[in-house]
Amino acid sequence: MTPRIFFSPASPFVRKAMVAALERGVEIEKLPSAAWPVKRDPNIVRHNATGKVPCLLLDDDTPIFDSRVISAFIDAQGDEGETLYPQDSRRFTVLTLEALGDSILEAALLHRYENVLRPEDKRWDDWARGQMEKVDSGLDDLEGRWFDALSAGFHAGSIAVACMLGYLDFRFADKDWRSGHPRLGAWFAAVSERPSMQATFPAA
Ligand SMILES: N[C@@H](CCC(=O)N[C@@H](CS)C(=O)NCC(=O)O)C(=O)O
Repeated sequence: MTPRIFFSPASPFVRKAMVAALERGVEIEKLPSAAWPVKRDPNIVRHNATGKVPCLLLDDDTPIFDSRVISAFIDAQGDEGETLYPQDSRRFTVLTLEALGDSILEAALLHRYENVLRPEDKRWDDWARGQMEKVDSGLDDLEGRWFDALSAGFHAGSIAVACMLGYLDFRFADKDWRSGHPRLGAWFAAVSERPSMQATFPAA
């Protein structure tokens, strides 16, 4: 049976899993979900105690999460294209790049939750600023010392960074991250042409 995924068209972490599946030729069935930190979706919580997406379900309802574990699972199932997790000397670089992309994404998501979810009189500007500083220093590092590893193939680290940049465009449209990061901007424009990226464009 085809694995099922608790899906959200706006979630960059779900997008990571969907891009991985398309790159590796793995079919996944989408299940509706409503992940939200305040009012949690009991259907997800039943399988993933923290209520987050993505969460993949196997035939017997065995859950697999989070996005990194799902990507590794998909990679092991798939036979199209190149592995997303090279086992040679690039292995830990790719894993670290994926962690960096995810970490920037988490900071962006926390910033958005602060501004969208928290009542206005309880918002803490310094905290939101701290999250955005993580995004900015992460982007600087990707533009600098990580760029060669990022742009060598389209692996799990590249997917995480591409989904993170897609999320910045989607939820922080006013943030001009490209002008200070020209190599990253050109790389993102190129990888955005991939069918896997085109097919998973975020939607509200
Ligand atoms: N580390 C997780 C993060 C997943 C995550 O934060 N997902 C968000 C949607 S983009 C979510 O489910 N938020 C609901 C919540 O925080 O309860 C992963 O890589 O899958």
